Amino acid sequence: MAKLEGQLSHHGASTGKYEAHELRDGDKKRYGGKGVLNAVRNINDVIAPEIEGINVLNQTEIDEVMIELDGTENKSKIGANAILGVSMAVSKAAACNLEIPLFEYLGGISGRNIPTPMMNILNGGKHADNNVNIQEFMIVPSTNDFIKEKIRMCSEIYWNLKQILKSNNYATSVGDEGGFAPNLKNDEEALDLLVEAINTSGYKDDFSIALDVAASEMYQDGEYNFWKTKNVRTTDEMIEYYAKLVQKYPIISIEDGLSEDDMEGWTKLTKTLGDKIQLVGDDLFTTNVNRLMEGINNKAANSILIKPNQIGTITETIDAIRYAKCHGYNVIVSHRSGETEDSYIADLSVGLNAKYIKAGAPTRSERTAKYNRLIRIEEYM
Ligand code: 2PG
Ligand code: MG
Repeated sequence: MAKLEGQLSHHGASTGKYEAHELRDGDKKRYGGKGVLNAVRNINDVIAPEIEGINVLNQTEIDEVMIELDGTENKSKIGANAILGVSMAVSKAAACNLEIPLFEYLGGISGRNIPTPMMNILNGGKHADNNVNIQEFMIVPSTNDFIKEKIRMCSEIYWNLKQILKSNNYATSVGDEGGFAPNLKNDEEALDLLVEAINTSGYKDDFSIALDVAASEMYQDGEYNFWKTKNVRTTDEMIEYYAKLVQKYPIISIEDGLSEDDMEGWTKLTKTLGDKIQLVGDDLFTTNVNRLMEGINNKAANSILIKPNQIGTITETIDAIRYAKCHGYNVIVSHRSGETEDSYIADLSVGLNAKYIKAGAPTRSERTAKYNRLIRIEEYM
């Protein structure tokens, strides 16, 4: 087996506390402590000897060997980044070996839905150095067009938003996921700007809005601190706030509207808004079947965000997707704020028939790689 020499990897700025462990070297002299030499060494010296000789088509067996080898609850011994890298590579090798595209290998003959983008075009929270508290403001096409048309429409809205920001003398620099990151009067102004961009693009009836509040980042002593503008809300006030926003704006989805540790709040939120809009658990579920099970038992949320590196193997990622679908939860496959040009999640989203994909703004190659891959898959189909 060839040895891996090094790898730039991806991770999130707003990481959930129940995510699998990403092994970083902690040597401040290399990449400020974020180096992954130990994870690479674990692949070459710990994982490789154990899986050499297993048929690459046995994804589950290989993933199980790695889970056992690690032996911890959150993959902190070998590192979820090391394990996931191998897990993804195994599935890619299997698809190659069968001479079929990755999405077809992951999904078989039933994997054939191209997801709709939830495209993040205005960034706040931990993803931007501005005064906007909510992390992601996304536009979502509701038409039945081909993916290339949906991406075109999203792009037009994105570039029109830039013009609108300029004409208001707002900054057009971007945040982590390529969305604009202006300082605004308040979070609601971001929604006004999105609506204006949608309307001036001529798509008033064809687009809705999705938010990722990333509220775990705001949760302190049982309350929510919108730290950039210094207003604090209780769980009940958060729910009221969302109910008002949903009334005023064409919002169809709110992700992490409450904290990963506020399950009681999630139950209330779901009771209040769950039959009107999508309520997405990201930090809440961390792509983890056990956490999802707990959520389902508590009637919390109605949708799940899927990020393979939150859990650490492809087998477990697929398990979470299947489990969610069995219980009527919508599935949204997602990138991370820190990304690479790898387009694996595009294939995963099609193969497993996810309803939506989050891959950021239509700019910068680590984001466009995913959209371009979806277009290629559609052409292939
Ligand atoms: C999120 C993600 C991706 P991060 O919160 O949904 O948009 O961000 O990778 O920072 O967790
Ligand atoms: Mg999120």
